Amino acid sequence: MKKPIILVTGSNGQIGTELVNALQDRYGIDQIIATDLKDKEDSVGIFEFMDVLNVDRVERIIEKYEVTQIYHLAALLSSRGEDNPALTWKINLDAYLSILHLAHKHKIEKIFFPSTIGVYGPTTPRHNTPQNTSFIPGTVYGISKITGELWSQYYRNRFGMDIRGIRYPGVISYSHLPVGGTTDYAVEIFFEAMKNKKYECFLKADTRLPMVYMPDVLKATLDLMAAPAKDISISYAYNISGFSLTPNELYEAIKVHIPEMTISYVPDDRQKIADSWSETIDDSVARNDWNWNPDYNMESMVKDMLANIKI
Ligand code: AKB
Repeated sequence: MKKPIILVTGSNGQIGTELVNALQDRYGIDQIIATDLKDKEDSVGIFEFMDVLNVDRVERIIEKYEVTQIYHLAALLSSRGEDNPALTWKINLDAYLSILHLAHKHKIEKIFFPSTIGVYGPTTPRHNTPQNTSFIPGTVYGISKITGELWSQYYRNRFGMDIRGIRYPGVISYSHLPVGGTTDYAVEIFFEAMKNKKYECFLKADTRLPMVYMPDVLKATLDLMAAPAKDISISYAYNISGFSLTPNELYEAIKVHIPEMTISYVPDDRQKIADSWSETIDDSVARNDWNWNPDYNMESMVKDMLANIKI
């Protein structure tokens, strides 16, 4: 079977950085075309400067490498998106529409679209949130992502394209800090614990949100994309979750390893966003369709994070 040639947009973000490595390991270093606005000093493999808003440039890269799959990760997240809604819409939605158009034109075999728990809003049931439910998101990030999900479904229904997606919860990882998200505290807390043994949290102590650890994000993304097409019942985006936690629970779990650690709470604008999202997720459709099953719970994630963070 011919190896895929995979274009990754937003390759220097929190997920992109690690997904590019995982894709290189799985498919070969020369099969992956990493693209972003800036290069990284330590990047390995093929890298191209690419602004996803420059449609001609995106098309030239698709043609140059004869790309067969696209993972479209470039996006502005929930909190940063509120600072510039128009730009967020352009990057998160307009750029995705161009990608879908180019993918159809160039007969791209598979597309991956990352969505988010940000598609939920105040009318969504917060406990065990079902796959299909009420979506009235309060952020431009959420609005752009739920619209992207609908476009994925439209292109699949109308043109028979193979488009797959995941609604990521908060992603916890140690290689690359997330920027501009509401769940970012769950990564920052580890770095502050290791550096200063104290953390000032921007969410309230009892704000419960679903999370997932990066090794499970990589597993989920690669497994979903490798699953036989006949098993994929949803072309918009699958709910997944690793575990749910509050800042206080995460603090207590870190304190087991760093007893002198202290925490204070100074909620800011991000509290309102967090309060409109789910607390726990029903990811049974992903479990049934492509055997999603996370390896990490909160305790094993905390142990692994603390063992791997380099300050
Ligand atoms: C954010 O907080 O905006 C993201 C997300 C949950 O999509 N991490």
